[in-house]
Amino acid sequence: MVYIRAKKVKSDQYLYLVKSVWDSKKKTSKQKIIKYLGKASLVVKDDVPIEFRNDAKILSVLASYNPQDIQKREDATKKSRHQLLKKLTDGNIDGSIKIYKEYVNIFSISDFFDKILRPVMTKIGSDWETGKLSVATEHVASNVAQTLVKIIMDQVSSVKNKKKILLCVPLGEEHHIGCDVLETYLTIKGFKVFNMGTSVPSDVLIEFIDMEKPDIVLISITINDNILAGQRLVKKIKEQSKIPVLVGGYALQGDNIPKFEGNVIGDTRLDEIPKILRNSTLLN
Ligand code: B12
Repeated sequence: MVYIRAKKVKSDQYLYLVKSVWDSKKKTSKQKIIKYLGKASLVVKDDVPIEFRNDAKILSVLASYNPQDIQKREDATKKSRHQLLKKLTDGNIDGSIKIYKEYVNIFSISDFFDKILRPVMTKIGSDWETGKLSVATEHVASNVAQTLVKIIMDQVSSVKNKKKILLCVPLGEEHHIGCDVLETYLTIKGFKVFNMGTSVPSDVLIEFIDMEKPDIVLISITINDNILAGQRLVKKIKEQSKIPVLVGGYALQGDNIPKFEGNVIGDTRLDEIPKILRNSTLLN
């Protein structure tokens, strides 16, 4: 059975989607977390995995945490997605910034990236794939999205008192908006981030690791064809140092996850990543 469990931390409540599993040895049932849903007051229907999204019991529990607001917030999220899609494809950076600012007045920056920018980019990708959007428009939209993330990054500040993180992609991978979003969010969360960008040969990366001694390496892979290059990169890093390596990105969010010498992190909310990083030395 699947249900929602709330956990209270200080004055806030946090929701988890859990299921009961029978422990035949102990002859008792225990709870297994399916997904962390977020702060109770901010959870919306879309946070629930699609297969449980229309479960009446789950929806009524969600609504009970947020009776008046839930519909309003869902509508605001949908509206922001729709507007951002339009501004990005129109090449309108000022309009995109305005949507970002309005959204983060009500919601968090991590929600902007998880619930607005990422789904909008996915829609742009599928509209391009099905021919609804021209290659040129997709490029315009990607460039505006890139600039938007850069502007957000330039506005953030924080006390850097946590681990040093190296963000990189395998050679041949040209997608870097994911890394830029991670850089922005982890910087806000107090990590010192080195975002290497694209086209950096593995020898240069290894030299950099040796010099700067980051605590963790995060490798982002978007294109399936780059998985092999990613596996080679992890292997090379692992041959040279004991540093924990986490691998993630769009190419690793499907069902058949290839094997890596590092830890693969599947589709994850941004606000889960700092927790993973805190525990990452235990993983490797
Ligand atoms: C923008 C874009 C481009 C831009 C890239 C611009 C840039 N500077 O990055 C351009 C136009 C250059 C481009 C080129 C290509 N693209 Co493209 N692109 C996209 C698009 C529309 C959006 C990607 C994006 O920015 N997403 C938003 C970011 C924020 O999300 P994200 O990357 O997933 O990152 C988040 C998480 O995954 C996670 N994460 C990421 N990395 C990691 C790592 C770790 C360790 C962890 C824990 C988490 C994590 O955190 C991030 C923040 O939340 C996608 C569509 C899609 N569905 O994603 C297609 C898409 C990825 N592209 C695709 C293709 C085919 C191409 C091209 C081959 C097209 C061509 N024929 O030339 C080239 C290949 C270039 C190359 N060699 O890499 C396909 C890939 C298919 C596949 N699975 O292999 C997609 C899926 C489009 C589609 N529907 O077919 N693309």
